Amino acid sequence: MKNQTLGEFIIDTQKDFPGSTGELSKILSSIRLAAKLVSHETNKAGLAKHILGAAGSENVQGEQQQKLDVYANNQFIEALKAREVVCGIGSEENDEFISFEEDSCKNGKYVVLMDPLDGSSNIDVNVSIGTIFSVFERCSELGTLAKKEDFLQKGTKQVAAGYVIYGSSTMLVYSTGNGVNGFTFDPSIGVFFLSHPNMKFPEKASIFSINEGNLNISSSKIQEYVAYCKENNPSSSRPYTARYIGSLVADFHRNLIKGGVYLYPDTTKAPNGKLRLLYECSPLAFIAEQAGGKAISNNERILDIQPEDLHQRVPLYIGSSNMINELEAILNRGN
Ligand code: AHM
Ligand code: MG
Repeated sequence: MKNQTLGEFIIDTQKDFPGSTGELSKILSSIRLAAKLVSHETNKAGLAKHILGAAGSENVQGEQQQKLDVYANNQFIEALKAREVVCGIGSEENDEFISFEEDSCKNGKYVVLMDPLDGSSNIDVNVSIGTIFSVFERCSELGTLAKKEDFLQKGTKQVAAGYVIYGSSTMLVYSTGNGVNGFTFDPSIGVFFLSHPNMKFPEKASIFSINEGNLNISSSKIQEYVAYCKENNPSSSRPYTARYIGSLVADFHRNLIKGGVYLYPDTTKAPNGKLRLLYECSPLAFIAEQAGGKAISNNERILDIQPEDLHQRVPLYIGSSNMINELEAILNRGN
């Protein structure tokens, strides 16, 4: 179908899940709604700060201005709660998970984990930021409050995951385990259109993304890999190209489209790396694998890690399979 909207796509693909009750579709619809609101607010972030007053002050309507990450967190929580299909939410913005107490929500089959606005330090410099989300079926009993065990599930158990990138255009990219599809927002009519069907990492990949400032405090294996990326070896298209935005969704999205790998390793300063397993690594690992890529930590597949803590951090290496394979060869090599 030409010019397929996200709404139409959600309805069409619901047919792929026999016995589906439409609850997952409602979750995706509420994410779509919150993404539109956050996109709108993100676009005027500079205006809000410099012209309408900094966060913490009042805007012209006399309302208290919120920081954009707090705003995003509230919008996603409210939108998901309103559809009454989610019994709880875990967010990078909240220390503890939220269990919805309303009876209608307690009957919700799903929990959502999210980083409502990743890379938010980039807002002030007009660089792309993103929302990352992950959906699990609860393991606790229906009709009760969501429990911690509902949130501490391995990435392999995700029923859907995705991200929204607020860039030169806003895009929503998601997977329900049946490939990855990307939708671009047309702000003039407020609609997401299918623009990137069946996204796959390209065969040829040559971008590496890492904060090289941390290289001397990273392991010798990571130093070795970065040296490998920079080696002059034209027969294997090396040296590779270095690109690092410092905004995970933007770096991941570019590498998904152009072919590349993103690395946030453990360092002596951050012994488990910086990125959170449940809110950042696991959902993007789900997307990466669905797009033919790979996502690993130092010696295991990200999706196989059993989370122990809501805000657990793990080293993350994610992207094109061939480049992750090269990295793995170095990581697994004896010293
Ligand atoms: P945040 O969740 O506090 O926004 O931090 C996550 C961000 C990622 O988007 C980005 O890839 C990474 O932090 C950059 O970290 P660094 O500045 O250490 O390179
Ligand atoms: Mg984050």
